[in-house]
Amino acid sequence: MLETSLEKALTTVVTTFHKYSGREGSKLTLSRKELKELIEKDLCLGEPSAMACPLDQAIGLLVTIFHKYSSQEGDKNTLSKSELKELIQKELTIGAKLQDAEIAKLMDDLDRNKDQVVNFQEYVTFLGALAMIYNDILRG
Ligand SMILES: [Ca+2]
Ligand SMILES: [Ca+2]
Repeated sequence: MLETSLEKALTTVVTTFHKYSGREGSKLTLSRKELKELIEKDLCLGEPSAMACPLDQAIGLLVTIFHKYSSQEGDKNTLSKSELKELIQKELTIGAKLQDAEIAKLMDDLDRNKDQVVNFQEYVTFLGALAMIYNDILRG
């Protein structure tokens, strides 16, 4: 059921988290040492080899998808309601199943500062919520 590239990218982020969070202490949190290892081994942060790093690629893709839709109309750096709707319908498996009213409610939830557009920070909050859902699915 995890099919689109956005969903694959989120799965990579969640999987990478668990790869390290299970090493010591609580399995559900990253200790300082686990976080350090994750950053050192799985993040390339713009190094020439960054494209070979699945985590960097995944995060890059999540950013690229935002801009692909946000640049279509109005402010290039925010998603209008129709831009967000298109993103949800094209990039999420569940998008095709959502009714217009459900998408409208989702937009309303995402638009925290009520300026009628979804900025990058609000989008990241949305991805975080999605990641939590996939986290539950992946853990079974
Ligand atoms: Ca826009
Ligand atoms: Ca907003």
